Amino acid sequence: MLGRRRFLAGLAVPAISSLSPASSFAAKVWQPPELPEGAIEEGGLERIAGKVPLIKRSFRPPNFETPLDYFRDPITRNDAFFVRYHLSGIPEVDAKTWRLKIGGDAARTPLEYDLPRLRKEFESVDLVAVCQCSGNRRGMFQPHVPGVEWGVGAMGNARWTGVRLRDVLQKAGVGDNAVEIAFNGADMPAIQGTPDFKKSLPVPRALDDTTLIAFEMNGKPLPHWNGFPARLIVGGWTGTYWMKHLTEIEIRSKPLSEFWMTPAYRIPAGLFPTVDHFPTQETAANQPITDIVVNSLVTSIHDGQRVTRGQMVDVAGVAWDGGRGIRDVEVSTDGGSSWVLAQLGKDLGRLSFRTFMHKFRVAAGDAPVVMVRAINQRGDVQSPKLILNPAGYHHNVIPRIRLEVA
Ligand SMILES: Nc1nc2c(c(=O)[nH]1)N[C@H]1C(S)=C(S)[C@@H](COP(=O)(O)O)O[C@H]1N2
Ligand SMILES: [Mo]
Repeated sequence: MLGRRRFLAGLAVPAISSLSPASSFAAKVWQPPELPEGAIEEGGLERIAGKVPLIKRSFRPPNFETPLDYFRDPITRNDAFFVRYHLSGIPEVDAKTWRLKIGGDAARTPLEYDLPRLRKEFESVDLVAVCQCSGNRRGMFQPHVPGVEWGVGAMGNARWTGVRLRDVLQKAGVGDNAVEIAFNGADMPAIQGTPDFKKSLPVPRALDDTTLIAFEMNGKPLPHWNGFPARLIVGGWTGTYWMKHLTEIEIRSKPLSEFWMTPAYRIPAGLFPTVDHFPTQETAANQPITDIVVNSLVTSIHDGQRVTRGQMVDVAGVAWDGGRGIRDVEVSTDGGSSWVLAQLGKDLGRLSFRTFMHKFRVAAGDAPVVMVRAINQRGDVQSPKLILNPAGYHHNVIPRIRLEVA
């Protein structure tokens, strides 16, 4: 299913590299210098069906991240949207034979839908929301931690169109004994012994009106690699819950205790005090990862970039969080001694990327160190230093981007 393994040299060299002709990655694509050497070398641009060349992290299962340049636009193109799978058995789902089953021991009436009926029977809604892999930026952890060594591009922001999960669940009837809603997709382990990828949500999170069963992404049917014909959208929560090729929904009276819920996708208890709770899954030692922490990404400049005295420099990028919405983005050009407010771009909703922009002039004698910190509507700020955790989650460190004055 995957294209031939090859490195597409000279293909669409991103603008960020052309800004910096001295960059040693100019022939490839910009990658964070903190990544393990092997990840940078292996992470060439490669093409899989229907996608522009993306940064390859692994082939089996397919894990490809979006090059930095595509985040200059607050909406991520479908053909540049990242791809993340745990399992290598990924069927090409036929929309005509696809069915969604809703059942479980706490469902009043089990249901089954085909695509036209599911779309017709429930109100259509749309929502702009960030899908960010829990492990986005894992490769930037120092010391390095095991897992897919993602740079900054295991995320994307799209307008999703679908039906509310709540409406479908209410049709089936959520019993008073229900504690979790579980999800399965059409993909399967290719090797015996690998557990199937199943996830669950707390009932209130499943009933929230920002939890959707989506059929469209940016006005087009979901691309194969992003979950055709239907996937879950869990606005504000990390990508792990966004089940692709959704086939089964289970209304459960007991917590789901399979591998991808526990021990996988866990953070140490209390280490990130602002995140949402998932009461039926928490232990004294750890809790499931839940919502995205406040974060930003600078897309206009990178560490080590050359600038000239007197030049105007753009500090631009996107900021996002787990759904409170971005209140401010602050920029420092003097290594954190003083901060100014960046200009925010159009508000596409509290679950979306929010663009920001600040311009400054490189003055005589300056050695600018640019720092950016996003703040959400609750007052959560990006972290001044890395919060170590075994799985390498929630990297939202305030960057230090040193510019070299020529
Ligand atoms: N069926 C299925 N759905 C899945 C996964 C998977 O392996 N199989 N991975 C999840 C994870 S961890 C992430 S980060 C998102 C990635 O979504 P994308 O591949 O559309 O970018 O899908 C989620 N849904
Ligand atoms: Mo993920």
